[in-house]
Amino acid sequence: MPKLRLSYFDFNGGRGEVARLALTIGQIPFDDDRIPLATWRSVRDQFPFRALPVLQIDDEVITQSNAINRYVGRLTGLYPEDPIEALRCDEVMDAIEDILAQIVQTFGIDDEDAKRAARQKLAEGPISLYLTRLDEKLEERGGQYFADARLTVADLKVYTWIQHLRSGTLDHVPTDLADRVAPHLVDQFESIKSRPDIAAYYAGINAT
Ligand SMILES: N[C@@H](CCC(=O)N[C@@H](CS)C(=O)NCC(=O)O)C(=O)O
Repeated sequence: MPKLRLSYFDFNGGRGEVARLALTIGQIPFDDDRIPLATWRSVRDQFPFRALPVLQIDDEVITQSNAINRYVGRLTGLYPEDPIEALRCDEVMDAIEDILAQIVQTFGIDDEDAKRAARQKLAEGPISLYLTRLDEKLEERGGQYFADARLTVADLKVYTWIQHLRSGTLDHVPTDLADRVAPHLVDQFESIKSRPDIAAYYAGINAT
């Protein structure tokens, strides 16, 4: 097994969280390099695209969250081998990237009224659309998993998005939006959250 070092921010969630969770579930040791937001500016030039997550595999440095998720998914048995199931898994992860890109655009809005208006428009439009469509997709696929009838990195990626939406850290987006429009995603979120390995992981992280 190669030596793995995963660099991402020191909060729970975001693009690096899927790989952290997958490696934890797969019980694969890795160096969990958590970078405080406050120090990011001073260290970002050390990373190829001045962005995280970054996975170092022995001496090789790899970027791009979904590429990392697929690799880690293969190491941990959380990525389908069947091409169609892998496609279903990728589709969901890329859909989350699309909606994250729209949400991230509002991070740079300094004026509070403008930010409120942009976030409300997003919540009523694209965020509700992505929640609804993903909810329907999960229901079509049996309600528990997005691909391969078992837990994959796609489920973990949706989990981290629902975690973000319900956390209250995304100002002006109602924290109950997912509960109102995406009940299957919320049920799946609760079921992943209550897994003993995930619960133990967060208990450990939150205690440090
Ligand atoms: N396409 C990249 C996007 C990476 C990205 O934008 N990461 C954000 C955090 S989720 C970042 O590092 N932002 C820091 C900055 O823009 O200074 C991926 O999927 O990994």
